[in-house]
Amino acid sequence: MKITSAEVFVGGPGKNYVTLKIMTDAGIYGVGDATLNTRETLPAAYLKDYLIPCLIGMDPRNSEDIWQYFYRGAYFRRGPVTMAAIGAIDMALWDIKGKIAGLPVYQLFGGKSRDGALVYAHATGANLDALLDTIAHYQSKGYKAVRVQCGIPDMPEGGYAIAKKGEDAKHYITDFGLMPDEEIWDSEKYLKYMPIVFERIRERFGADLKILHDVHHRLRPREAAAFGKEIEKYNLFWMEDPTPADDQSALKLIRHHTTVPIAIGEVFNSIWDCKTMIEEEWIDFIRVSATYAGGITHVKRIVELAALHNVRTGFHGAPSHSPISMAAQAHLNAWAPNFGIQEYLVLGTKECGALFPSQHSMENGMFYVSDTPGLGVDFDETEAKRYSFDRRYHPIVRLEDGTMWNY
Ligand code: CS2
Ligand code: MG
Repeated sequence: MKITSAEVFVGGPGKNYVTLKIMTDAGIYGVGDATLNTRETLPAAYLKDYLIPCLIGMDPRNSEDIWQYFYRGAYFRRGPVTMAAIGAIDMALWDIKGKIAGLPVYQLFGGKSRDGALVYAHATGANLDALLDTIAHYQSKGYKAVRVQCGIPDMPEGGYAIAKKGEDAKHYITDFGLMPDEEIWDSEKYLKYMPIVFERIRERFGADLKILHDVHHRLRPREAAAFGKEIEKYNLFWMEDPTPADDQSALKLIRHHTTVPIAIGEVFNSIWDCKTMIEEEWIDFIRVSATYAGGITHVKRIVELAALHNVRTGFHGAPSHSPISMAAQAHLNAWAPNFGIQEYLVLGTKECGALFPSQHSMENGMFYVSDTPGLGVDFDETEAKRYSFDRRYHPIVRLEDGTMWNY
C-alpha cells in the first residue's frame, strides 16, 4: 500500500483550521489537523514544502517509522511548527489504519476503558455576576465541570481583553485582533480577587461542581505557591498553567507548598518538555494536545509515561483545535487508563458540522466517541472552498508600568 498524494487546506467557519488529507492507492484516505493557533500558515507550509514530497510513495501502515523519519530526519527537531505538521500526518495515518482494520482507532490501542469522557467548558465573565450566570448556563446544559475565568476589578478590561466579549470569546479567530490586542495585568489585584470569586462560586453552586481555573502563565513561582495554598479550601479540580511553561522546576516549588492539583502542558510539543515534571510528580494533569505534540503516536507515549507517575490526562481542547484533532484525542480518552478530563470547545455550528461530518456526540457534559472505522470524522472539500485564511494575533500582555508579561 502506498501514499499517492496529500493536500493541505487552510480555513474554516470563523477559523483558520489547517487540515491535511492523505490519499492512498487503495482508495482509502486519512485526515489530520495541524492548526497552530495564530500561526496557521506555518505548519501548512512545512507540510507542503518539506514533508509531503517525502511522504509520497511511503507505506501509510508504517506510522511509527514515518513519525521517526520526520522527527529524527528534521535535524532541527521539535517546536510547535514541526510537531503540528508531523502530528497532522500521524493522525491521518491512524485514520487510514483504522479504516483498513474496519475498527475505530481506540480499538487499536486496547479498546475502551469507559463509555463517556468527562469534558469541561469555559465560563468566562467580564465580572463576577456575569461569570456566575455563565456557570449556571453550563450547569443547566448538564456540565459537571467548568473552567472559570473572571475579569478583575480595577484592571483595564479586567486584565483580559477577551473577557468583555463574554461566554463565546475566543471561539472565532475574529475574536483576536488584526494586530495584537494589549492586556494590562497586575498580579496583586488578581491574587486578592480570585479567592472571592471561588468563595461566591461555592456558595452558589455547592460542593459538587468541578471547578477548573487557568492562571494562563501569569504568576511567579512563589506567588503561585501562595495562591495555591490560599485556595485549597475551595477544592478546585485543577489550577492550570500557574507559571510560564518554560521552567519545569517552577512546578516543584508550587508542589512543595500546596496540594491544589496542578495542570500544565498546552504549549508543550514533546515528551522532553514534560518529562521531568512527570517523573518528579510535580503535576497532576498533563495538557498536551494531539495537534501541538506530534499526533497520536507521540501523545500516547506521553500518556503512558504519565500513567506511571499518577498523572492524569486533561488534553488541550481550545476552540482552535478542529474536530479532527478532537476526534484523535477522543480515541485516546476512550482508551487511556489514566484519563482525567477533556477540554471541549469545538464550534457546534451547522457550518462546522458540514465541513467536518462525524458521529461523535456530546451529552450532559460527556463526550461519546463514534464507532466508525478510523477517527470517525470526515472533511468535506467542497465545503472547504467557501473559506480562506484570515491573519489574526493572540493578545500580548504588559504590566501597568509597560513591562512585557506572559499572555
Ligand atoms: C487556554 C487557551 O484553553 C485553554 O486552556 O489556555 O484558550 C489558549 O489561550 C489558547 O489555546 C491559545 O491559543
Ligand atoms: Mg490554558
